[in-house]
Amino acid sequence: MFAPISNLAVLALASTALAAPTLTTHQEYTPTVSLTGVTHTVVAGLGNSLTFSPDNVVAEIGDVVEWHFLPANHSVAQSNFANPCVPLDDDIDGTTGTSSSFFPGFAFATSNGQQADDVFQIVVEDNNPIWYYCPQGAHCQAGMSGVINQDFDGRATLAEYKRESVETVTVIPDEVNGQPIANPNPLGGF
Ligand SMILES: [Cu+2]
Repeated sequence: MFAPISNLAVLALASTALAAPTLTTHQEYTPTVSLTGVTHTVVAGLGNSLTFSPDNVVAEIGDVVEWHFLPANHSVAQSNFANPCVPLDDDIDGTTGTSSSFFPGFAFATSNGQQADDVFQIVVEDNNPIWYYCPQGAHCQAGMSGVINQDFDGRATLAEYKRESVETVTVIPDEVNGQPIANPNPLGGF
């Protein structure tokens, strides 16, 4: 059972330019740890590339990771290492309405080299790797993916994730889970 569509999802749908799945949403994101005050900025589409920069972030529990979006219509969706370019959704059949896997929707369309007005933030709540990809088009196959807190001693590397991505088909999450927010530093360049 899906929760009713919210104003947030309506906004996300209104700015969808390319991919247009049927989206529902259910919950606002509430961190369960105290914040450190540290924010890691990740830029999607720097120099018109299909990349996240940087795509391999090391963060402490309580740090914020904040995605900024350049053209064209990128987003960010959480996955896992085993299934690149596919949403990590622990409520894949929609029975509980409590998926914890993030996807703020296609809410960041922009043009003329300008970054989108909104950004997306998550709070790092544990030391486990957090894998993510861009669910737009075939961006993930082109290597538009990233990780927070990769295990640098293990085999689950970002390079391997990207290698596996080439043979996949990108899946757009069927639920918006996560709230775009106004860019807290709109004059900051990168
Ligand atoms: Cu993209």
